[in-house]
Amino acid sequence: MKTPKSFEQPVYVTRPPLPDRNAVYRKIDEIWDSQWLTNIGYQHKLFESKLQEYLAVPNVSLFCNGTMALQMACQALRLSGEVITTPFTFAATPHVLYWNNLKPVFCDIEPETFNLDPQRIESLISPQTTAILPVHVFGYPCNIEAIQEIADKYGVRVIYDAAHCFGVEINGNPIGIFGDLSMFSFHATKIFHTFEGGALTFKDNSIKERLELSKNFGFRNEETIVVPGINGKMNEFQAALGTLMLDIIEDEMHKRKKLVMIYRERLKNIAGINFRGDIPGVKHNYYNFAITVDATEFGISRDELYKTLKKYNIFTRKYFYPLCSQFQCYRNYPSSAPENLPVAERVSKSILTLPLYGSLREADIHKICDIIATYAYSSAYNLNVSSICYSN
Ligand code: T4K
Repeated sequence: MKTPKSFEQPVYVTRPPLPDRNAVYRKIDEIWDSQWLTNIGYQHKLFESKLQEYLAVPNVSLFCNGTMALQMACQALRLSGEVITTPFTFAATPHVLYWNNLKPVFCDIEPETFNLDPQRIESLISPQTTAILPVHVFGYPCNIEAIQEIADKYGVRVIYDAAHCFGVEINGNPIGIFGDLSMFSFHATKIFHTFEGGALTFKDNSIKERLELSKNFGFRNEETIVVPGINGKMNEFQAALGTLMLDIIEDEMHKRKKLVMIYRERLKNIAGINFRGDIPGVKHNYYNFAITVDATEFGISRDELYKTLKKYNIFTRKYFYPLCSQFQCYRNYPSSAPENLPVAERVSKSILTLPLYGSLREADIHKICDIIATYAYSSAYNLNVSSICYSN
C-alpha cells in the first residue's frame, strides 16, 4: 500500500461548529444596544426558553460552565457522604464531588458502552451513599432503567453527567428527563457549545428556585439573601451564542453522522480496531468517534498509534486516560484499586478518540483511515514503523 503523506495543517480531535458570523454580529449589536451584559437578561431568558423547547424537558437552568452546573446539582439535592460514580470520565465529574465535600466511590463500567455497570453498583452502596452519578460517556446513554431501579430500592438520588449527550433521545424520550437532574456541558469542545457554558435539566419544579438562588449569591431580591449562593450565571454573550447554535446543531449532527459512517465502514475489517455502533431506539448525536486498539491483533499499541498519528499531524486524544481513580487525589480510596475496576482499566489503556467534527472533509477521514490501515498492514509484514512514518 502506498504510504499517505502527512496533513499540512494539524487535524485536531475536534473543532467547534460556529454560527454565521454576521448573525453573531447582529446579536452583539443587540447586547451593546441594551447595555445588559449579565445577571439573567433578555438573551439569557430567550436561550433558556428555546433550549427547554429543543431539549423537550420540563425545566432548564443555565450556568457559566458544566462543572458549576454539576456543583449546583449536588447542592440542590443536599447530598452528603458518598456518591457512586465512574472512573472513566473527565476530571470534572469526581472533582465536583470533592468540592461538595462528597466522597467519590468508583464503580466499574460495562465493556460495551463504557458506562457505569449497574450490576456492580449495588455492592458499593453503603449507609453513607446518597446518590449515583453516572456519565453517558461519549453520548451513549447509560442503562437508565437498571440504575433507577437501584436508586429507588435504596432511596438514593441520581444525577446524570450528560456533558456529551446534547440532543440524544432514547425511544423518543429526551435524555434530559431521566434521573433527578442531568448536566449538559456547553464547552467549546462539545457538539453544542456557548464557548463555555452548561445547563441542568430536571422534572421537579421546586428545584428551579433553589438553583436560581444558588447561582446568584442567594439573592431573592436586593435586600434578601436566603442561601449562601455562588456566582454560577451564564452571561448574555454566551446565551446569545446558544440561541444561534440551536439553528445549526441538527446540521452538525448530520454531518458528523456521515463521517462516522465512513470511519465505521473503513475500519470495520481492520483486526484489533474496535468501535461502538448505534444502539437501536437511540437518536445518537455523534459527539465523537472513539476506537479501542488491541495491540496483539492490530500490531501496534494504542500509545504507538497515538504517537504515529501525531507525526502525520493528526492529534487524537486518549479520552479517558488515566482513569480518575488513578489521580493522585483519589488513588488511595479503596474503590480505586485496579482489581476493582478491571473493565475501566482495560478500556482506558486501549481507547483513542479520532478526529471528528462537521467541517472535517470526507477525504480527511479516508486519509486518516488509510494511515491506520497502513500500520495494520505494516505490522503484518513486520515493517519498520518509523521509516513508514517519514516517507512522505
Ligand atoms: N463531565 C464530562 C464527562 C466532561 O467531558 C466535561 C468536560 C465536564 C464534565 C465538564 O464540563 P465543562 O465544565 O468543561 O463545561 C476538554 C474540555 O475542556 C472539557 O470541557 C471536556 N469535558 C473534555 C472532554 O475535553 P481538554 O483539556 O481535552 O481540551 P483541549 O483544550 O485540549 O481541547 C481539545 C481539542 O479541541 C484541541 O486539541 C483543539 C480543539 N479545540 C479546543 C478548544 C478549547 C478547539 O478547536 N477550539 C477550542 O476553543 O478538555
